[in-house]
Amino acid sequence: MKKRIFTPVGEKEVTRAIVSSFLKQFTEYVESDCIIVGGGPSGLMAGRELAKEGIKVLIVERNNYLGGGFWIGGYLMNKVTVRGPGEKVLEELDIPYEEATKGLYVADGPHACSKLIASCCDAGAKFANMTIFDDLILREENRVAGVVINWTPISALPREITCVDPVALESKLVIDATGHDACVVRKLEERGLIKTRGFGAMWVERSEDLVVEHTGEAHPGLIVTGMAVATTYGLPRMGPTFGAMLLSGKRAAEVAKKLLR
Ligand code: 48F
Repeated sequence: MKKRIFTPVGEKEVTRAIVSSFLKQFTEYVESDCIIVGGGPSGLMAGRELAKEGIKVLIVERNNYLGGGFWIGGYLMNKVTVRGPGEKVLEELDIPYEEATKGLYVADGPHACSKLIASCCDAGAKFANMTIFDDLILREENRVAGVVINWTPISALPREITCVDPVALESKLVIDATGHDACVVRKLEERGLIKTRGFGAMWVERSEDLVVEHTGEAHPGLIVTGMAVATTYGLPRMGPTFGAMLLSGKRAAEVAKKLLR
């Protein structure tokens, strides 16, 4: 008989391996230190910084892929830019880049994004993909204590066939890293607990500093990072430059570490 290349393992073993591995992780992450909603550059950066300190982090992402706007950068051209000192983070993540003009650096989107994702995974963060943030858990004095989630495809089905109740995950902290939509902060706004301002017109030189400076706890138990910061506080948008996303993610992790202590 011809010698086989692969080990003789059948369909049932494959299915069992997927289901049991998923269940093990899901059960473990029903409770965590920090849930990050949104797996774009700011969320991944925050997740990496927290997980590498041994903090239990789950990143909830509504898409099948991670990376948000970091893959394609500006104008569907697969190039991402950072202004100094953002290149220091590129170096830390071992992402090759070139200096375009003094203090402005360009990297390939796929290379930059895949390195950031890999670094976040290596640090120990876990992911719930195709999972959409639906609502918050609020406890005494409206402190944020976790998130309500559902499978993303549920939200795409017609209303009359989607009587599917969501489930909830508890965490000590939640980080809103959902980009311009600021979905988590907006849930608090729906309940009259916060007032968002909506992001302003583009002004790259102003916005990057302001986003990093405003990154922090927007409500007890809820930290806001990345472009969600601009939407929350009415700051100018910044366009296809990403240094502030990386530094904002780092700052969000610093704030989270202090609060968890
Ligand atoms: O949009 P996104 O990349 O946010 P970011 O980290 O970075 C912004 C930049 O990409 C760019 C910019 C500055 O350079 O202007 O836009 O602030 O990533 C946000 C992630 O959150 C996910 C979304 O799919 C994306 O991957 N997301 C958004 N809403 C939800 C969500 C939700 N309700 N549930 C789960 N994930």
